[in-house]
Amino acid sequence: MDETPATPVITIGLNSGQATFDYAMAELDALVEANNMTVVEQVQQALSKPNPGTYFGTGKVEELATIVADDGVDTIVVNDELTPSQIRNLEAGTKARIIDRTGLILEIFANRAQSREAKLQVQLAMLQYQLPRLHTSASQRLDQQTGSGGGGGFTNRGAGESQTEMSRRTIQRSINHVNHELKEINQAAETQRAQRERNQLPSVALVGYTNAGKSTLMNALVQRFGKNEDKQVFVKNMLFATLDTSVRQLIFPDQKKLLLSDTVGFVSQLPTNLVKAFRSTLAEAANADLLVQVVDYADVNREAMMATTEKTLQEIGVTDVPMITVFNKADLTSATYPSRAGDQLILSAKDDASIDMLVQTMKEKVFHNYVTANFLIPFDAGDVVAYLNDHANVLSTDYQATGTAMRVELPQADFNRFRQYVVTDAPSED
Ligand SMILES: Nc1nc2c(ncn2[C@@H]2O[C@H](COP(=O)(O)OP(=O)(O)OP(=O)(O)O)[C@@H](O)[C@H]2O)c(=O)[nH]1
Ligand SMILES: [Mg+2]
Repeated sequence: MDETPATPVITIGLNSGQATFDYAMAELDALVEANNMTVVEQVQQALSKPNPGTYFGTGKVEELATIVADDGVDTIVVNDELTPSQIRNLEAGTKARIIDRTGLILEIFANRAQSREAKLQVQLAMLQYQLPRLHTSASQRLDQQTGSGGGGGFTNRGAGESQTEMSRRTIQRSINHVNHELKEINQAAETQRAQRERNQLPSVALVGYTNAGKSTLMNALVQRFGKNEDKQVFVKNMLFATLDTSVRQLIFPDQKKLLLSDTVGFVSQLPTNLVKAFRSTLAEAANADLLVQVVDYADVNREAMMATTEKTLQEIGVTDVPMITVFNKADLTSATYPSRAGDQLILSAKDDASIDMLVQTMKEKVFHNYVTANFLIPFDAGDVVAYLNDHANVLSTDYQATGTAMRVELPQADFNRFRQYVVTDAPSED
């Protein structure tokens, strides 16, 4: 997407003995790359807690200033979220532009957002991030478009970069404006969701850490069980490839149908504002009948990634949706796949047998209110036969003198609807 050469940056992080420090720094590198930047040097300081004024200690800040001058690098990316004054002081002390982890993630999202809703959501998060940081420094500037309701975000490198310092009131007004627009979009989304609920199709949402393979799984499922005209979703080996929710209908050979959604991935320390701003996008997960947590099984940090996913789900209020866990990318490990133990699957999105096992598991979880029954449908009710052929799993059909005898597996609601044609014993639970 970004054709301009990567901006060289220095990454810095405070090691206060947290177990996840190395992982967080490695992830910061990946985030930096995702933002079309490249790490030329990494500086760490072991300190029990950040210096309230400058994040790093004074001596270390001087060291940083020297590195900045020697390397000719003008941007430093910090592993933590900083206070406005820490950003200001570090910029003064190092003569470099300071981007904290939150700012970095916001920039990536701004560059990736495609749909109007995603753009507005990112914009809202950015405005909220900017509000307390007004007047902090010239480099924390807002793109002039920010208030106009459709702009991409605040990274607009090079020519045309706006120097506008928005007043607090202007930002607040923009926040209200964006909120209003989002509300309108959300109402439309709500309507669509309500419509789908009326359709009574169960829904399954793919969730998990960014780059785990959610979109790849979605595509594999859609390719086999989707409608022909369904488009593939975007897949790329980069963080936050997907920001928009896609929903596709899957139809299995036994006529059972479900709705599958793919949405934004998570990352550790995902900014709270961003999570809140994406709440409506993530509502697909909250309203699902089943969550499929996708985990990159080949990643040594998968435990931490799962913990982050579960924490983020809690933040958006998704606490009581049943979940299965898919350890994906097994082809990159020495594990035997596909394999299943209870609600946990080890598989590869690139393998047909894996997709079969996933489908089997999903079906077990969501189609529990199906019944199997025998019907005898009189010839003058041919529309019922047609309906069952289209909507149910017809196990056998026999044309008899008095009508069409069918043995059918169907949703409880349809069974109730056609109960008058049931001929034999009570329905058996599926
Ligand atoms: N080898 C292997 N690679 C996979 C597998 N599944 C996904 N990938 C690769 O992993 C990368 C990320 O896949 P995506 O499907 O975009 O991941 P995602 O979870 O949708 O990521 P975000 O949209 O960023 O949240 C791509 O390069 C995929 O080709 C798998 O089972 N095996
Ligand atoms: Mg994706």
